[in-house]
Amino acid sequence: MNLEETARKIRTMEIRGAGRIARAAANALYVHSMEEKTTDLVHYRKKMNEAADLLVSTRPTAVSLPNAVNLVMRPLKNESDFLSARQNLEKRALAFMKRSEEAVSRIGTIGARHIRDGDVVLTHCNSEAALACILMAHRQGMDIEVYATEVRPRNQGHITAKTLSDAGIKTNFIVDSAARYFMKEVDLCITGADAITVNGSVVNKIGTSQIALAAHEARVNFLVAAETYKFAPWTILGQRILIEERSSDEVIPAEMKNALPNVTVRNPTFDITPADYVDLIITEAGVYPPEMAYTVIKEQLHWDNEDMTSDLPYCEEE
Ligand code: RUB
Repeated sequence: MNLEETARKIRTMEIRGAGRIARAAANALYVHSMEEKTTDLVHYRKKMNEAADLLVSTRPTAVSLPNAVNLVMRPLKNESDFLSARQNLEKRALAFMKRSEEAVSRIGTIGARHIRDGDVVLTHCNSEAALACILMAHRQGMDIEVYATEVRPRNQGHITAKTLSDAGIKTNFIVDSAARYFMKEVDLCITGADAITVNGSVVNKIGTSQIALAAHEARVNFLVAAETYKFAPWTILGQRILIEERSSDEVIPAEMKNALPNVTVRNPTFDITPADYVDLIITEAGVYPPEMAYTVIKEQLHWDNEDMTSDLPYCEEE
């Protein structure tokens, strides 16, 4: 898939979910670099920077996207030779995709250790990382049952319910507003994340914070499954995570909206769950309490003071 097609698919959500978006962006940079005919470093850098800007502009909230782009683009900042810049960039793109898939699988293994035989697990939206934990627990022979929310307005819960059903996991499909009603039957909540800030707040699909609040009230553990590249380094500098607001057409049909001249339809795509409502964050590098987000950013993303001056986040390869 070429650059423009990838950008279009991320924008229209044909490619969605923070991890998949990140891998698609890395792949698009790889393809774009392979297709570039120039042998001039200045021209190559310009073309790749334009590609990076296009990809990063597609969806504003998932930090995995700029983190992936920055990781892949890093050689363009340092290399002075065209060939090694290009080779290094392509190598990094392939490495990112591989490591991202390995991270999800490792999160599944670690996350499954937090699920007990007989547990009823609630998940929200469609997260590869959260599902990896549930699917791994099931594969290990645990008898688990899942509550999966619908996820209005884009119905990502349909994908989750299908995945769970196909795996042979007993699944209850519920409307988003029924989460608190059913919380008394739930032992554990697991969701994914689009971004995790330095103070441990978790940005994920709209409705996540309500579920976390209901879980807190019912003394049900709330876990977040997220690769380390979902942590947002530049929140150390006070930068905020932009919450995407999508078209009202996703919520009600345009003709219905036209008949309601005094009504504004709002459609925020994500919300922020404060660290107080998150028990643990399961990453490929281990399990962290949200209060340790700064440590993850420093030790796993290798964020250092030099990066404080960069416009975009940067995570070191090794
Ligand atoms: C997807 C969503 C997912 C996270 C994590 O939102 O909120 O929970 O992206 O997913 P959207 P993953 O459908 O709007 O992209 O664990 O797969 O990265």
